[in-house]
Amino acid sequence: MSDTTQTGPSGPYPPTEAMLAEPVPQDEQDRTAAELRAAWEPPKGWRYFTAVNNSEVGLWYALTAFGFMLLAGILALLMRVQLAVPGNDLISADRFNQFFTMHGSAMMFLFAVPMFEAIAILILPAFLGGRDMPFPRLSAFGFWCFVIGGVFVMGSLLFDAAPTAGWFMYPPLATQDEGPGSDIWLLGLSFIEIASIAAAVELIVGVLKCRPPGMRVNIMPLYAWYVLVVGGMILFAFPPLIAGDFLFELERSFDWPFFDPTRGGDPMLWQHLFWIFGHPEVYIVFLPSIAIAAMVIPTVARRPIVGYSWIVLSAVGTGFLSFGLWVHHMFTTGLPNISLGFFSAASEAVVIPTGIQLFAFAATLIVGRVKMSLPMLWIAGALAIFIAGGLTGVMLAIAPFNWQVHDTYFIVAHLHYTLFGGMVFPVIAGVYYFFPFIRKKMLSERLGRWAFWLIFTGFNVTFLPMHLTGLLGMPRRVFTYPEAAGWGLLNMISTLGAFVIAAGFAVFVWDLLRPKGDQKQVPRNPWDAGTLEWSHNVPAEFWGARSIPHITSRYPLWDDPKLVERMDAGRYYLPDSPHGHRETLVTSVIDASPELAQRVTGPTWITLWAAGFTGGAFIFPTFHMYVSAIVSGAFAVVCILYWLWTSTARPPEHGMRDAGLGLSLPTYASGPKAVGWWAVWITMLGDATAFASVVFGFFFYWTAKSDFPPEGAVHAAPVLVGLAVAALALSWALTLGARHWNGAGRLGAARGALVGAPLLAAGGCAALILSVQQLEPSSHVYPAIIWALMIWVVAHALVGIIMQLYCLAGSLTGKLTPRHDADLWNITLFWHFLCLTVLVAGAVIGLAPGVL
Ligand code: HEM
Ligand SMILES: [Cu+2]
Repeated sequence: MSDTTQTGPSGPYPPTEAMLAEPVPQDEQDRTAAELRAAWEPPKGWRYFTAVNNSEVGLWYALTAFGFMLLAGILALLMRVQLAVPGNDLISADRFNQFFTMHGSAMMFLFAVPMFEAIAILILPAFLGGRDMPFPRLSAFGFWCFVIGGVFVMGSLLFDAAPTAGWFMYPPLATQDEGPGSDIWLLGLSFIEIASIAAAVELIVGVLKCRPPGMRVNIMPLYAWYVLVVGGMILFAFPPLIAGDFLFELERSFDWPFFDPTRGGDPMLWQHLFWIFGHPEVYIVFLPSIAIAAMVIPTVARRPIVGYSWIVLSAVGTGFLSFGLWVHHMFTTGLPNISLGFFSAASEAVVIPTGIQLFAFAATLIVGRVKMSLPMLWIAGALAIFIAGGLTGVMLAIAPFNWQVHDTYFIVAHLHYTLFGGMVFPVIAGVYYFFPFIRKKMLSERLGRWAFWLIFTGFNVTFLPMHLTGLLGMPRRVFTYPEAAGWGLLNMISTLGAFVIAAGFAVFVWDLLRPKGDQKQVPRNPWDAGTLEWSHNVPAEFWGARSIPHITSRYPLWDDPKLVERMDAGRYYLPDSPHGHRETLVTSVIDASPELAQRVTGPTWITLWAAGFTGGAFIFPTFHMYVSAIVSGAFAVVCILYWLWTSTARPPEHGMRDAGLGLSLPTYASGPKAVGWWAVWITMLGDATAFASVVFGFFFYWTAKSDFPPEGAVHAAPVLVGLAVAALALSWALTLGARHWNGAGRLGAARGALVGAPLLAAGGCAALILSVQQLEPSSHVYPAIIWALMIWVVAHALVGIIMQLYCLAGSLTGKLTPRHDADLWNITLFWHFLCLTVLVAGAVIGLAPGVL
């Protein structure tokens, strides 16, 4: 272990043509290739499931999400069978409710969002010429959480206990529902949402910090831009829903009346929180598919995309705009007319950026020399369907029309047009396009066309008539209808169409799964594409990029004919692994100049254990087994601490690393140079959004309800609240002090601060809990929301205390030194946010009585 004084990169950069032209001796190529192969070898046998690298985890993720999609599709078929003829009694009303709820929820939460993350994890590092994601174990953890949560939620169908209140779980239907169905939805899906956020954090850091040298933001592949935008949207859209779930579950478990109007609550709060998530969700589903189109289109048109900067601006614009539109899902709830008008107009406005992206694609295709390959066929189908869905969307954004067709089959038709066109077709296009990248084999041209025409025709036969069914007045979410209504024929047609879709999927799945052993491996770049992922070796190697190239254009494989050869020779960065470590390159955010040779983690069981126990913490409360939940949660914390302690931010044996081309890079960084610090920052933005949503709840009641707080309400004890805020703020200051003193080498002072800080924080928590003791949360929404804020702060403070103790232990054992202080930087960042949370919560809880 050496505390080198040097901390920054040194040596020539960027590389000159002369440096790149110099050949690498063959024996050196062989030696370094062998080193890399050894470092990246995936585990064998049953240990295969300890793998954490993106190529394995991404694939499992995608297959699992696709599996959930097929299950949800089977539910759809069953519903269609039930609806085929009037007065059918094949499926009971209650079952039918379970089916549409689970169909919608699974399609949205177990397929659409996870599929984006799966594909991104699988291919993003390749687009960026990297070796892996920055935090492979985090991806693996997210994946296992997803599997456990998904199986749990879907499994409830087998016990006839699935949720029944529709995919948006409106109270009071969902709050008054007996049995565990709604709890399964709330807890199971919150668990999955947290995994989705973890993946989003990873993807954002991946795009910002793990690009190849020279890939400035304005030349990175459009796919990476979309990942950044969608990752950001997940970060701000999911937390309000999680906050909503949190309040909702408190109501269901402990009868705290957040959504119960008889005790001051308001079901509208759920609708707001749900749709603040729900509308961006539509774009979260749709933009990643556009991203796939943005990669396929230049390849089939054989020319660079037209209007790169316009596309980026529109994608970012769509991301922002989509947060302002949620109210258009609530046009029939009796909102003031002025806000109807505003949201109606804003909903139409989002057409503009979407249109710009589609026009840029069309322009690229028109000026290019298009080959109608299979991926392009699916993209074309996607555009046709999506545009039709967009047109009905424009109609729906007009409030008076919306009132007419609200909750009819017109909506069902519209939403499937947008989802199939905006998601299913592009994803299948992506499967055809990237299959040779993943498996080094081709899918069948003939079967692919069969699948396309079956699904495309079947889709229109199913959903086109539904517009009419809806206009004729058939409501959605009904399990049957009388003969006299005259909807029988249209429904029969829809049902037949659904089976044609199913046949198409059967062909597609067969094509994916059929043995391809005797088929030849594809050539290196079968589509003759321009982006870096196609530089991967055939036959496959697990190292990702053989050496990480220096990039100067948007389509490096087209513009630099020697690039692949030089990558293969190990001419570029990190061509070897002298100490057998897995590493990837970390670069600066804007210019992507090399900063760090980042060590990434390898195979382990711990992520699986951690996911299992985290699952327990969410699943046990469904059955009101709170003690088991707490025990399981404690085990999860232990697993996560073990994982962090043994594999992150450890002082390296070698402070600097010869990265190739004469460049020497540090192997350790703390603060803003470290990827971990970025991950904490981004996670805390999401966390702060969830907290803000709870606070929004407080002010929502305050402005919307005249009995908030109710007459003669008991308030929190202001002195105790003040004490709690002071103690927690002091704990924050000591944490900051610890970082400062540790950096200055004053270990005694730093450790002293790390002893005092958790004690103060614990005292602060105690004071805060005591301050609300006189309030009875089930009596009215006012005490309930104050308790909710208290729980939020205390739970976060407990995490903060664990972090302080973690750093104390690190300092005592030599994991944390004055120079290797990444952990301290990260926890201070957490405490900055915590301190802000405490101040806001303290102000709301403590000052409310004086102000209200
Ligand atoms: C095989 C193709 C599909 C068929 C035949 C189908 C059919 C249906 C049917 C019959 C309903 C229930 C209508 C009602 O009773 O109100 C429904 C609802 C829904 N579907 Fe699909 N669907 C398909 C694919 C998809 C896909 C791919 C997605 C999303 C990616 C999706 C998302 C939804 C959603 C969100 C709902 C609303 C659920 C609710 O009302 O709570 N569907 N679908
Ligand atoms: Cu919307």
